[in-house]
Amino acid sequence: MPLQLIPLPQAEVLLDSKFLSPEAADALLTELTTTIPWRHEPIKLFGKEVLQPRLTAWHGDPTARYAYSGLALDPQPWTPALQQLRQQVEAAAQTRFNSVLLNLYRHGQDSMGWHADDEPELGMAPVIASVSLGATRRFRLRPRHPEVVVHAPVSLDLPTGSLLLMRGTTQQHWLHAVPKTARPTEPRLNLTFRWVTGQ
Ligand SMILES: O=C(O)CCC(=O)C(=O)O
Ligand SMILES: [Mn+2]
Repeated sequence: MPLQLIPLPQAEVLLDSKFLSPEAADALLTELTTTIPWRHEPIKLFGKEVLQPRLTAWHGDPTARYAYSGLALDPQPWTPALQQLRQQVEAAAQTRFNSVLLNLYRHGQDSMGWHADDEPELGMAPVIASVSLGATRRFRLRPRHPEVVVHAPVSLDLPTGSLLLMRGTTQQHWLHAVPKTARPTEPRLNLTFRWVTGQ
């Protein structure tokens, strides 16, 4: 199925909810969950060190160094499964990626707070390609500058095997988040492919 444009002002967001077949998504979820060296990273929250509410991993070309949320991360090498997915995502997004950030939401209490993918290493108008595997979670988007109301917040359910693209001025004008949910929720694995410029 092709990518569908989600019409939003000052943004370019596209969704293919059936990018991977359920069988392919399931096989990839099992493979990545069991073989990726998952990390549980601390972050500073209001001056206090706490663990992130999810597990993470960072893979990419050796030149794709990145200071993410104040953590300097050297990428782990591409695995065959990640390399293959990168090629599929590059073909769909019609662009190149040199790295991928993986997030494993173990249950409904794992989450991602409001943010934009606006680190300097990503450049002005980054293309972010996000593949979701496992449980469907709600992905929220809201305008970054609430003083000029351009649009109400948006919710997208991202099912297993879906591909979401954010590009153009999306990161300049919008924030996104994956909130906690009280519903019993199986694990969800999300991969965001990025192009980062090394320092
Ligand atoms: O899990 C998601 O869908 C979003 C992940 C995300 O925003 C990020 O890795 O920057
Ligand atoms: Mn993000």
